[in-house]
Amino acid sequence: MSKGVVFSGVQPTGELTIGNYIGAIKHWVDLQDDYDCNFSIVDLHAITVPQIPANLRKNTLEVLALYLAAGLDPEKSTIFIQSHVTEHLELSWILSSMSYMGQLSRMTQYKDKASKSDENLNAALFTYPVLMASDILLYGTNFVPVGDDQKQHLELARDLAERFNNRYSQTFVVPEPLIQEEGARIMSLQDPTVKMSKSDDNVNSYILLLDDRATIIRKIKRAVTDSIGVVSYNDEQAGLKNLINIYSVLTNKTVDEIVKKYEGKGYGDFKGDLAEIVADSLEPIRNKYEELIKDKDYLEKVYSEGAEKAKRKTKKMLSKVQRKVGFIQKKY
Ligand code: ATP
Ligand code: LTN
Repeated sequence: MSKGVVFSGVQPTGELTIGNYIGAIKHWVDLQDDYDCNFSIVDLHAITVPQIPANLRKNTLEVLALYLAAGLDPEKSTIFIQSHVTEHLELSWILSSMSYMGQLSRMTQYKDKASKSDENLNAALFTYPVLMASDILLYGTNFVPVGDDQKQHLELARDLAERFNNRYSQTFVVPEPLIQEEGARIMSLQDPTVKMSKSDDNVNSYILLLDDRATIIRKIKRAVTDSIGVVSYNDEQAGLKNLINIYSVLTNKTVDEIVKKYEGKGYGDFKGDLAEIVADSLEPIRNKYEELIKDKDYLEKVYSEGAEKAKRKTKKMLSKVQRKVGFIQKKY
């Protein structure tokens, strides 16, 4: 029996946070043995908001090194830079001809980013979910491991797959999201009503995978909690709830075990332990990263071989789609 296909990606828009790690990458590492996995650094998506070219280049290599440092293995998975596999764009054009403006204008990520920007909006920010659908559908993907915020985009990918299959004939696999219950949505340390995001202006709102121990301790100490003073898990204590979730995912302890452990203790003890746990979990990743980021030859080898593999995988699907919509097949 052939293995199920997995696809996911992260935008190289900044340094990765523990939200990206817990919500996505940590999960990907566990899927590698059981699925045919494809993990991309989605630079085409990143330019839907303005980027400084030198930073984009730097961030792209950093995300690649972090993928590898976190445990993604190029022998097991196809790891590549999205702009190197132009087939994604070719499919995206075709799918955009079948996407409805109404549905795209209801995407919450679009609405969020559009409302934050005072500049003229670019068209790619609007069509972004169509490119994401192309990423996924091109590989015959069964499962897409992402954080909770991507659910709506995935729904669009499913709609487009079904629409294409109905209009022409069975072509695309209808993909399913793989969203973990805990850790699917790590919240900002400064405002537990919004998700932790690498593009937040407040550096105290997130922990980066590459933050050093002292920074991690400082940020967790400053994390917003409440004046109740009892370690318990509920929506009224949203800041604490978020910290307990992080604790739970990184230690594999249940929420009940954690709450029990801190019975009769204050937030100081809890936060002190959590800071050590986060720092200990990230330390091996940071050490490995420091080694990898210096080895530009190795990184180049990984992304070049990854792109070749990805291109090979997408060829058949793209020409099938082109044939079905009525394009004349290339003879060269
Ligand atoms: P940006 O702030 O630039 O929009 P981001 O930090 O939200 O970026 P993405 O590149 O959009 O990160 O997301 C990469 C992956 O990480 C996605 O699967 C996304 O669902 C997941 N993810 C991002 N932030 C969180 C979070 N706070 N909690 C859980 N998962 C997250
Ligand atoms: N939109 C996603 C990144 C992304 C992605 C994908 C995730 C682009 N293409 C395909 C899963 C599958 C984001 O902003 N996190």
